[in-house]
Amino acid sequence: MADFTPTPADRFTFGLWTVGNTGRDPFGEATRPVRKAPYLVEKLAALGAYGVNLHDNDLVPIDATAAQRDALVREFQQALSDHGLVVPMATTNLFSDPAFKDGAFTSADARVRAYALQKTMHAMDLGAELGADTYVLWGGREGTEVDAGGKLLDALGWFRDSLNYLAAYSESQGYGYRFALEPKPNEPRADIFLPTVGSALGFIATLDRPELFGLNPEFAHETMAGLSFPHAVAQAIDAGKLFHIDLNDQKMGRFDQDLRFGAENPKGAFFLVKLLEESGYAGPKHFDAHALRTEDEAGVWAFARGCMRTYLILRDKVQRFGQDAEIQAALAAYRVQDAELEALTGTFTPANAGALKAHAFDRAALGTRGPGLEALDQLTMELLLGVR
Ligand code: GCO
Ligand code: MN
Ligand code: MN
Repeated sequence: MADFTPTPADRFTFGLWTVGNTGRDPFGEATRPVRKAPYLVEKLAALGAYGVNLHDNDLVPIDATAAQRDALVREFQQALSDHGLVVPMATTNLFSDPAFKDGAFTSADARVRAYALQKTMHAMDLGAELGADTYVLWGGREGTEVDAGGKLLDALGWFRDSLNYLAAYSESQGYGYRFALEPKPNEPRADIFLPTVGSALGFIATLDRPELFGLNPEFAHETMAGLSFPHAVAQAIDAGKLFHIDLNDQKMGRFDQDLRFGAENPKGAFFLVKLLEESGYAGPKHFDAHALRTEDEAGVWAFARGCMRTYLILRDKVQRFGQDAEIQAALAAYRVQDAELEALTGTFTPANAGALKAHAFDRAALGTRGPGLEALDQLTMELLLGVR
């Protein structure tokens, strides 16, 4: 049996804020101490991770002096080079400080919008200094509880102007960032703007430089919206917009749980891994999750190891799925081919359309055929449950 030990070649990443999560929640204080970034880097490297991602303030406190900032960055860079980890993605904390309580890029206060841009440009400088090539934009506070302020259309315009500005800044600095928008339907706001992958894809098309923008979809976020994560990711891949991905797990209809990857919905996780592996997605696989609040430090590393092991186990199952003769026969039977009709439907020509309109279909037979999905799904379940 394979040993499912991750290596940097697997390109697994964690945020400083994930393995550094102290267990604080809206009802209770931290259950774990704060750990310094260099220590987290050392531990992640020992587990076989490839990289570590960060918000500006995961490393540099919001009120740090320039000298303090430089010292923290130097210490972090030393740990990265000592332990062979990279920083593929950086982002801005535009949600913790009270200044952002009613939004950052979409605040109704022009001073807050300007401060959000300033803070993001500094954070982009930091990310570039650390070698990041992907810049994530999660608009946690970009939303409303109350629509009486009447800013729905304005907010979209302000958001667009900010993204255009930041893309132009990145280009002017030669940073070459690819920006990845991370949709979420709610929490911490009642309604967050651009709530789903589909919304973000539509919005990107309205930007000045749409080619610089893509998606950072998250398993928990689409699930919170009652949607299928594999379906959302497929749409992002189809649009050439899967720039990054946040893996975790989530029960539907709950607060954002950030569970260990595969912990709640291993079947959904399997189809997601299958999609990523078969589509040739080559970016980092980022676990945006954290250990349960119940856990001590040993639980944090069990959580991190578990995320990566589950991915590798599911990747192995994907290979078995492809090699399983019975499953492949069921798939071949499901996907009916018809060379004559496919020739007519492949390209529109007046002749093809004429022939298609004249074709006599056996409608009753089409409706009667059983596609074998029950059997195929049970074979998949048995594969996942380890009995084939
Ligand atoms: C959340 C989000 C965040 C973002 C992070 C990076 O629900 O809190 O998933 O963890 O991913 O801020 O942008
Ligand atoms: Mn999240
Ligand atoms: Mn996330």
